[in-house]
Amino acid sequence: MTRPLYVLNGPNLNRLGKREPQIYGHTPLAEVEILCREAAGDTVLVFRQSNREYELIEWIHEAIDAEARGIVINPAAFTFTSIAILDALKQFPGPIIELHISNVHRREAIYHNSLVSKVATAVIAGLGPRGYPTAVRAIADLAA
Ligand code: DHK
Repeated sequence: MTRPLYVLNGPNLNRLGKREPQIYGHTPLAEVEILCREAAGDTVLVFRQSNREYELIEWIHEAIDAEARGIVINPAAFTFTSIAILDALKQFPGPIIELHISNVHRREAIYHNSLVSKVATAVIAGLGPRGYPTAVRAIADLAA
């Protein structure tokens, strides 16, 4: 299967493992990527992180043009603020899984109103880093 699966990560996730480990755990993003690649099997996996909103938007456009099997996205703080990312995701015809390491609904109110959920096929929140391979496997099932 050559159609890739995109896993995109937003701001501050490059500091996973060091950043508020009591919330986000001790697993670095590089290890999360390994978990995703193991879950993806033969599916081509594109795994990226950026602190720049425009880069995430351009990667969503890239996934659209590559006719990707699906997108797993942890937009991090952009989840709650970025109409631009929402508008980009609206253009993607395939399955989208919104992923949060923490259960955002048990946290401060600023984390309760996701813009991305308006277009996501599904939302995974609170499974910790294991949420990522779970989301990758779910995309494989949805896109089968
Ligand atoms: C990660 C972030 O950086 C926060 O801004 C989100 C999300 C939660 C997570 O749990 O992965 O609110």
